Amino acid sequence: MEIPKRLIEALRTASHVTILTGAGLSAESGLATFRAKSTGLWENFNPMDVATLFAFEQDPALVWGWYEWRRMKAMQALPNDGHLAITALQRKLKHLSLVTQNVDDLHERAGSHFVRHLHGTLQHPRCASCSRPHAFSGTSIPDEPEAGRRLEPPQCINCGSRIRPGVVWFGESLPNREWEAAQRSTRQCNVFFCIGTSALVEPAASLVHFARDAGALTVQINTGSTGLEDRLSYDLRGPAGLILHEIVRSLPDGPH
Ligand code: BJW
Ligand code: ZN
Repeated sequence: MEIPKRLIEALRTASHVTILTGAGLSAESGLATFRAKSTGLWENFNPMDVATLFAFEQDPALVWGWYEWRRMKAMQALPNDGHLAITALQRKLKHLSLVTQNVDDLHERAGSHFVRHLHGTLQHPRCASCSRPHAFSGTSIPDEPEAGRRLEPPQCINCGSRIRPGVVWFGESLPNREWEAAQRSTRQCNVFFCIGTSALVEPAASLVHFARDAGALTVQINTGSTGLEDRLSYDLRGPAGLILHEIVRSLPDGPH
């Protein structure tokens, strides 16, 4: 795919670029997205049964087991060309802020720094009552983790309450520091990328509008269409790994 020359020029001269990523970026690592037809997580599991505090309180073993399955899948996955290209961009561009809705750690494992996780992470559960972080003891990863396996959550060593997954469920607020930082970098950037996200979940979906309202160029990289098309400066259709790799290739070596 040919990357528009004007976009490359804008990236070359930008003092600040912000990237928002979603599940589509990790799809090329073999992790399911949420809303894809037939393979999406929400096609096979009702989000109200697994991704709310109410669901966890009603059936902790179902919810904990589901997130342990997701954590195992994420641990088996490897960063793909898209994650690696974003790390390369962090070196080539003057200042790149990376904001993700993903709960995996593939950006970090690709070598990216200062990743803002708006929806938390699978790797950092905490006590549902006193919020004390929970450290996983060295569990081995099964060859084929089972999706429906119930698993009792561990207990907090501080207060004895249940440990909950460290993700942001529907109806919960985003971590304040991450959300504040994401808004700041969105309002300050010259170019804003939305990569591999359906841009349906608020408040993350509003970032692209904040960026545009603040005068940034807005770029989407997605295999399909979203509701954002009429708010974009560039709509790059195709797999994120391929397109990001092309963008990196088109840029001269950068300051870092
Ligand atoms: C590719 C590709 C390839 C595929 N290359 N592309 C206003 C109106 C109505 C409702 C609300 C509202 N404001 C807030 C709400 C409620 C709710 C919400 O937004 N609901 C909407 C669904 C309507 N939001 C919240 O509850 C949020 N909290 C909040 O607002 O707090 C304030 C509040 C408190 C109390 C009451 C009310 C408000 C919290 C949201 C937390 C979302 N959590 C989840 C689960 C995290 C844990 C887990 O992982 O299980 O986060 S939901 C799920 O969706 C997950 C994702 O991060 C998030 C976004 O999904 P994403 O990444 O976009 O994935 P997909 O599958 O949707 O899209 C993938 C895309 O990739 C597609 O477009 C593909 O085409 C593309 N693609 N392969 C490039 N190779
Ligand atoms: Zn506790």
